[in-house]
Amino acid sequence: KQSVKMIVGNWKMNGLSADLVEATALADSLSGSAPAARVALCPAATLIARMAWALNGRPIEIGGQDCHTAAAGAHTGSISAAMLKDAGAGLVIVGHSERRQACGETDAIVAAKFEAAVAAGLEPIVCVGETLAERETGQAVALVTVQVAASVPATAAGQAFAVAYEPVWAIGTGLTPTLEQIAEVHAAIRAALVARLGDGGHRVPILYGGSVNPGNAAEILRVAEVGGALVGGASLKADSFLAIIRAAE
Ligand code: G2H
Repeated sequence: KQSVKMIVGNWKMNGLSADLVEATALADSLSGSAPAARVALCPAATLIARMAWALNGRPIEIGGQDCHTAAAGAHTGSISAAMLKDAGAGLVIVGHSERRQACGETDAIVAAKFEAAVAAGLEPIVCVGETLAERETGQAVALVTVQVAASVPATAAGQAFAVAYEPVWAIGTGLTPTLEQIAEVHAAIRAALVARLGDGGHRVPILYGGSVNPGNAAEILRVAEVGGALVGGASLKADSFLAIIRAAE
């Protein structure tokens, strides 16, 4: 039997307290029917504590979108993994391409964030993915393989975490790779995880992210080695996110 799919919503820099109503409505529609997917929402850090309170006892987990590499200290404006945990998060996205690009996060920084997250008791979701130029020059598989090897610390064996494959050119563009391209990269990520972690690498969920919507979710989620989805724009409205969750069941 295939393991349960993981469907994670990344609200990015969207959402105010009024939007918690949307999240609660979504959770309530899942509560009635014992969802067959593992569902999480990653709102802005300002909303985590309130979302945790609003969703208490409901079947949606909460994650952060980033954490600092350090446990605490003089890092004005930053948030530690322990703070996310304290606010009610159980997961954290690390290495999203928007942060790799806008904040200069390297694979080494992402690996340090991974370790900080695990040390605080959070489950990291490590994002990797090629740019359009890298895809067009035939480097997607090689690039993603290197990113996995360098962003997932060697200490990750035995830790709970997920990898998300998010081709940069597919993020928020409405473009998605072909199912064959997704299968090819997910197979390469699986191989890289097994090379890095041994047998434990077989158990790490590999999510696909980048313009997932209610129309394409079912076929993407059926691709070999796709263990779930990381959903941006389509996670902002309860009805579209719910349709994607249903596609996983
Ligand atoms: C990719 C994804 C969620 P979107 O960044 O992380 O966003 O679904 O809007 O492409």
